[in-house]
Amino acid sequence: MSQRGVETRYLAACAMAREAGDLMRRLYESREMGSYKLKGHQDYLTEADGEVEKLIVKRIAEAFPDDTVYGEEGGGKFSPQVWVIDPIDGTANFARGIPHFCVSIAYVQEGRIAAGTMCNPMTGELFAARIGGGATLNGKPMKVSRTPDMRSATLELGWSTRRPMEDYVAMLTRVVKTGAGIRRSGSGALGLAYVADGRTDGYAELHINSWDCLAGILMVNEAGGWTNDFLAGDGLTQGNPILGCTPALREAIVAATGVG
Ligand code: LIP
Repeated sequence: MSQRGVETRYLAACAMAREAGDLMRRLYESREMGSYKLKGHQDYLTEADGEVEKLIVKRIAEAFPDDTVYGEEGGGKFSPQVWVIDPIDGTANFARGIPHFCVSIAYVQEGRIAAGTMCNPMTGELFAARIGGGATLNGKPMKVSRTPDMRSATLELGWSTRRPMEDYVAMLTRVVKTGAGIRRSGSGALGLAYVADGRTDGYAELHINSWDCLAGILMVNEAGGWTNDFLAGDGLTQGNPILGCTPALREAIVAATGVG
């Protein structure tokens, strides 16, 4: 596909993220507290997830009928031109009334992440990137941090029940012992976007799904950061460990997290 094809999809992904963000905000502000289900242990689901995903799938079908879509809620089909979407990343936050969540949209062409966008409607932030075109926050360039040492660093360590708790605690202990500050905010997508914007120095998780992280991986790389080879093996369909970080601390963060 031509660069123009990627450019067209990038611009569409920006528009879809904004439109989906507006819908998310309306649904968030009109939701009834407690109106959520659990798909599994600590795995939240709200009606809004489905509504937002439906909107994005519709827009992609209208504009790019030959592309396929794979969404967290509705599934779909992987192909050489596929959109991978998480309608609400940070669903637990959305469900519990914590305004830290986003829509995450990635376009993958012949196995490479070509464009990615996220919108957090509660802060009005549109994070975006296209391959070779840089990463932006509301149109302004993003750059990863240059934090010189781990004692000055802040890392976000994502958590889910998809890996044993003992493994998470062991990773947490190793990172704390380096003197780094730690956080866990419940949205892997925003966690990676924050690395791209230099707000934190790394995001690691022992297992994450492609719809949570593909847009963020592109943003970190386009903002001058380093990421592990998340798409190795069957990462696109089954997920993998993830690490995105500033190159300034890559060796120390790989050693502490065990992801690399
Ligand atoms: C979330 C991820 C996060 C992970 C959570 C959950 P969701 O995605 O972004 O990294 O730790 O368990 O998977 O479920 O909010 O779309």
